[in-house]
Amino acid sequence: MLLKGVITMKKEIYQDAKQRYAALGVDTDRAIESLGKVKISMHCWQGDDVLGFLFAGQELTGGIQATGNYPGKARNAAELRADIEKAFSLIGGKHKVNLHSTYADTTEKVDLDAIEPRHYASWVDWAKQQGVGLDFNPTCFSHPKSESGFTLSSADEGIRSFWVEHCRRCRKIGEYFGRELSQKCVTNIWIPDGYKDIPADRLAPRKRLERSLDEILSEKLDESCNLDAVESKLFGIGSESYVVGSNEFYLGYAVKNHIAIALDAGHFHPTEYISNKISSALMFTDELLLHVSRPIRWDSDHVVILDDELQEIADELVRDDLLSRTHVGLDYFDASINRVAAWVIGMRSMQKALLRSFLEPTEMLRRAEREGDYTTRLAMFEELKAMPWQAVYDQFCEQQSVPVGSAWLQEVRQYEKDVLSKR
Ligand code: RNT
Ligand code: ZN
Repeated sequence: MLLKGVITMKKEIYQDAKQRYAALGVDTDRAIESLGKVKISMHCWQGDDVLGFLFAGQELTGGIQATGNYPGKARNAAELRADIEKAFSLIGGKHKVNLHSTYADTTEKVDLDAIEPRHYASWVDWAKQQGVGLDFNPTCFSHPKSESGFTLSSADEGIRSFWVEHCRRCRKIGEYFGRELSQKCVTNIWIPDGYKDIPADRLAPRKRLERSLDEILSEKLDESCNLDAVESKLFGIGSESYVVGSNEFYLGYAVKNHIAIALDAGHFHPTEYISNKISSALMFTDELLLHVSRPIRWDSDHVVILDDELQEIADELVRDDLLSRTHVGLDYFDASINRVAAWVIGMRSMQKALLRSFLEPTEMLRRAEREGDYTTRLAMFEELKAMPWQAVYDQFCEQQSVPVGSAWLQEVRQYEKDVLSKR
């Protein structure tokens, strides 16, 4: 009796929300359907603090840092996959998993300039079985050959060609993922190259980077299987004064060479937002990769939450149907909290932001804007924040058979007790 009462109440709450949105001309059922179609690329590296499995004992370098020592990180591919499965069971929809090359699942001793699709075959089998896609990344850091702080832009020909070979192979692995899984893999190149202090030559490393990228991309691959992306950055730890792969460099390179630029939310000045760059970038490139992250004071890679910038990003993507040309990936690594929870919080927050965008009466707002009625525009933006979108998200979760509200946390706690705490 009680259960029946709760179910009826839930239905009423959704029906009430549906009516309130309908009064604004918004169809909540359609918004739920649209959200169900959005694939978010969940980054595998939150599961083990970006360490990977190829080089045991290797620390994280490249000017990025995961702080904290919460127990239970994944130590091998089987554990990482189990953790990802747990996270996905708490997130509605079918998504993608974003792998770094160092997450190869092999007993062979293989260096980064020798990796092949077969070293990732178990990931493909697993992805097929889970019904998820895969994205890929060369790993130009945490390796003896990146210790000088330079990889693709290195003046040392041996170092430079090592990383060129690595990236070449990564694209082929990306193509293999795309072909096997019948959905395009985004292969994203990010390098840490840069100087701690003021350089005397900013141009030469950029010319070398251009040459390396040209060499890497010279092989034509099946475009329906692999999309190349290049990720820009402003600074890193130890590269505060100069980063070779700046935003201007890569945007120019991407436009000229018809590949995608990757915009990471933490790779700009603290008051510079990627939400404001999406519409411009997509005017001159066909596709875009986002690394949704949360920088606090610097590129700190905090877990993504439903903050103003996340909402702006989602709004930009939904309003002009840019989602169809944008690959949304998450990128953060917080080792101070339960890592499965970190995934679930970030993924569900991204979904909530997208849902709120799907629930926006955009045409009404744009009409007000066109007519110069900025009062209505601002008033409605504020009113929309307090609309019952949460009831619609609950309905989405219900339909997707994943926990509603904070119920997912109990499941993560249980998993922590049963699995993570025993590692
Ligand atoms: C680093 C970049 C890059 C990495 C991952 C691990 O600043 O954001 O995307 O976070 O490749
Ligand atoms: Zn990134």
